Amino acid sequence: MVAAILLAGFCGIAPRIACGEDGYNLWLRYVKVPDAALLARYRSGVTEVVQRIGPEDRSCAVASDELSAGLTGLLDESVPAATTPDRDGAIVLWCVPEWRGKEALSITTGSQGYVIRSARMGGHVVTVIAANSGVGLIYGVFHFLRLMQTERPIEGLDIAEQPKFERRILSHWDTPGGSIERGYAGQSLWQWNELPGKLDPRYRDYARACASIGINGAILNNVNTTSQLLEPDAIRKWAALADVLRPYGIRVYLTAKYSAPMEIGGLKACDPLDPGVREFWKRKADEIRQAIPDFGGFQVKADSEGQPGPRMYGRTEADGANMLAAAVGPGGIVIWRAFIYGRNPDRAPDSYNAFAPLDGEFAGNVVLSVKNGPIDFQPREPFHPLFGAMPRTNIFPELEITQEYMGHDWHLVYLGAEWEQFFGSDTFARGPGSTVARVADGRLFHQSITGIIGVANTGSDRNWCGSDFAQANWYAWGRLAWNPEQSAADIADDWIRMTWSNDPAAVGAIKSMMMGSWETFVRYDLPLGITFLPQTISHYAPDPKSRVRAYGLDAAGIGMDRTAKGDKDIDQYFPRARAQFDEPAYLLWFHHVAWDRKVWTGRTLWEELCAQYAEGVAGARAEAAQWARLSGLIDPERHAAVAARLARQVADAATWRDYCLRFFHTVNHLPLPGDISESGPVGPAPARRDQEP
Ligand code: GCW
Repeated sequence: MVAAILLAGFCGIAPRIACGEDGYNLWLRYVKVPDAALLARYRSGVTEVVQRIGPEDRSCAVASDELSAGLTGLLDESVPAATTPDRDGAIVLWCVPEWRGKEALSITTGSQGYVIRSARMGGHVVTVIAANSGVGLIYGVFHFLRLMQTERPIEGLDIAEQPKFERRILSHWDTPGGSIERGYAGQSLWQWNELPGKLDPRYRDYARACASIGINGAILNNVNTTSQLLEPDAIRKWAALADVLRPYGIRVYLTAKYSAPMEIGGLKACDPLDPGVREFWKRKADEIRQAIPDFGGFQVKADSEGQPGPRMYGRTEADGANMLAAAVGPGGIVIWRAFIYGRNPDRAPDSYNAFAPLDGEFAGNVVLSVKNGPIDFQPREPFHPLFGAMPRTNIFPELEITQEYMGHDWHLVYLGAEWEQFFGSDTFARGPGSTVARVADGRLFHQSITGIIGVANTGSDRNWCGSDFAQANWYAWGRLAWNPEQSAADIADDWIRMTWSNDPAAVGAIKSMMMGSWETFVRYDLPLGITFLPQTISHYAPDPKSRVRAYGLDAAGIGMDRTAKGDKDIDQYFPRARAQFDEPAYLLWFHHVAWDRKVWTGRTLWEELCAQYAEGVAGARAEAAQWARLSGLIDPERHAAVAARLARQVADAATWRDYCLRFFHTVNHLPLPGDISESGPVGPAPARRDQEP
């Protein structure tokens, strides 16, 4: 009670802190600009809105509505509309192909890009936001609002933007029962039983959030799917969702179960070369297109983790994918997942071995979806060797936004830092500078289709992502999908200002927490490139005991020898790329290292491993302490919610360190650090949901 009174009083006296924040508005809070001088400057830079847009295009209407909502919130007054600029400070919203007025404007930013330019019109200083499509205009509006949300100048603008990836697709691992595989933010956003008749208002808010960061596609159902989701009833539900998402520029894709011809088509087989099977898929694609005219295409998880696929008939992955590609036709694509592994405990080489030999055999509208690393979204992996290895194949990188292996929604891990490193890795496919970003976005091989997939972390929780900080990963993924060469720190800067505060002390402290958070997590979860440690099923805590063969532990040392002397997996990379893996970060991924070997710090490997874990735990404690110091600068509701999660993270970090080191000690019998007792447990650690924060 006392705490509640204190908190309430605090909101009242701190003018820069909003109260009643619950995270629902994400980075689109549009709170009044708190600094009076800046507010006055913005008000004189935004005096009226002039629309040069067609009446028909619903995306243009979305752009215009968003501009007005954003300006009203930020300026704390509504901005009048005008038919022509008649004073300084007019904002001219211009959809180029639709405006048939006297002035002409030509912009070269393609069908999805936009320009924001300070200009003179009718003798007045105006800001033009222009695009070749309604969707481009939406992106331009969000960019302009972002400038004000982050307290940046809106004078003298000359911005021209265009996305580097053509398709920026969120993949929802949602099931119609409402659960989300690897989801940590409640239930599915899609209210399956209410669709298509009733449309939850959250669909629109989801679409807005996605559009604000340039996301233009959504795969609505899990990669592990059922054929029933392609039945007419289900298609009607998907179509209703597609109708809500369309004005925001979001195209719908569906995961197809490979055996659907047998399960819902009455056929005896699903052999890709069987004419009946081909006909089934052709008809199914046509049926979906009748309901969803801009249907993006199918995603397929085949021959993986128990899912059926063309291998059942001795056919190749290319046979399977090409058959579906013919069914969807040139207007759609088939996203064929390259996540395939065998029975060997080390899965690292499997996906490359299955797909690299097929380069050039896939149809033009097939894309392979390739996870960032060769195993499975581990906290740290080298980049997947297929990047750069298939110049004649469309490849979409698949990143996991949901924190399956990264502490779920409890641990603060800013994935922008990881993804920046991933995109910057050099494949050397065409000599130095052949970064993953350039391979993937088409600059290197000029693939006909470019895109990127992100496994979504959204759910029915009020704040969408479970934890407030997990929102940053949704945000950063969208921004990097727009341009994979942006700096993760700059993206974090924008996100913090829009989500928390523009106060320089808060921005600086939160940014340093975020930028260090991934390395901190890696240190207490999976240091020095240890390959694979997760607990089975929950994938929350490390389970060193059951994973020994997957990370190479024995009395002599630890790590997997993937060098020329070992199992040679390193040969899957271009020779000049291999030097990158000499970094300490990948030590135990590529080498089996003796416990007493001296490493780069002058310590033995065992001492270094102990030090890494200790640094990880110290890093988690430092994050929690830094957050505690921000209590006066952040709204109390969200501050408390984050603090509770950080407390759990600190406790986990220590437990995970203890379990892992203690277990390694049972094998190598080397002395444990003084603060870890030999007699404690070695795991498994408590799984998720054993204990809610
Ligand atoms: O990481 C693993 C997950 C599975 C997931 C699979 C995949 C949806 O543990 O839950 O299945 O990857 O990517 O297909």
